[in-house]
Amino acid sequence: MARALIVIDMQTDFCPGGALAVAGGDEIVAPINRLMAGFDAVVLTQDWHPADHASFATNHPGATPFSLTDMPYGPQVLWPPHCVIGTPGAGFHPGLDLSRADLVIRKGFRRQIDSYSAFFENDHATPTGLAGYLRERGLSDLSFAGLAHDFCVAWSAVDAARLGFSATVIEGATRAIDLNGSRDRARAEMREAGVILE
Ligand code: VGL
Ligand code: ZN
Repeated sequence: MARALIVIDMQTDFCPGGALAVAGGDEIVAPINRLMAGFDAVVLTQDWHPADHASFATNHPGATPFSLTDMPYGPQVLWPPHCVIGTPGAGFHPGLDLSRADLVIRKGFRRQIDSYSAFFENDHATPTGLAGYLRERGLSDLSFAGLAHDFCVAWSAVDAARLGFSATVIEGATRAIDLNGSRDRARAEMREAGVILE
């Protein structure tokens, strides 16, 4: 059973000083680099939004960042603009070891729909192609690290478990946004889906 480390959104905008900074986000760069050696494959995800993306509060007149809106696919948090295609903030944290990355998978590039999960856009139906890639390579045992614990990491791990992969979240190599209790909620949802929290 081959094992892959899936590193979620370790990008400049999610680290202190970035547009959607997660507290302590930069503290997990070195631990993630060390973890890479223990896996058969490393996959990186990259949040990658056009400037007019529907998940940006600035594209909804009068909306405040971190408020909720209704999208055709369900409720959606409106974020400060972040990880805009081609900007420095969308780049990987400069300390992240890119040499072991077999695949970089971008997500969130369609204007009308956000994509927290590495596997599906937020409609839970449009695939990113990652499941097929992992299956073709026989990578069935997945561990997750990166940002943010309670959004993109949790959604990715839950989808992985539902798709039949073995899914573990290495919590020490994640940091949470923790918006209105989202961290505890994410933990409960992950356990419910069969994700191992390590
Ligand atoms: C993320 C909010 C918006 C994440 C991405 O990586 O967790 N969160 N886009
Ligand atoms: Zn995003």
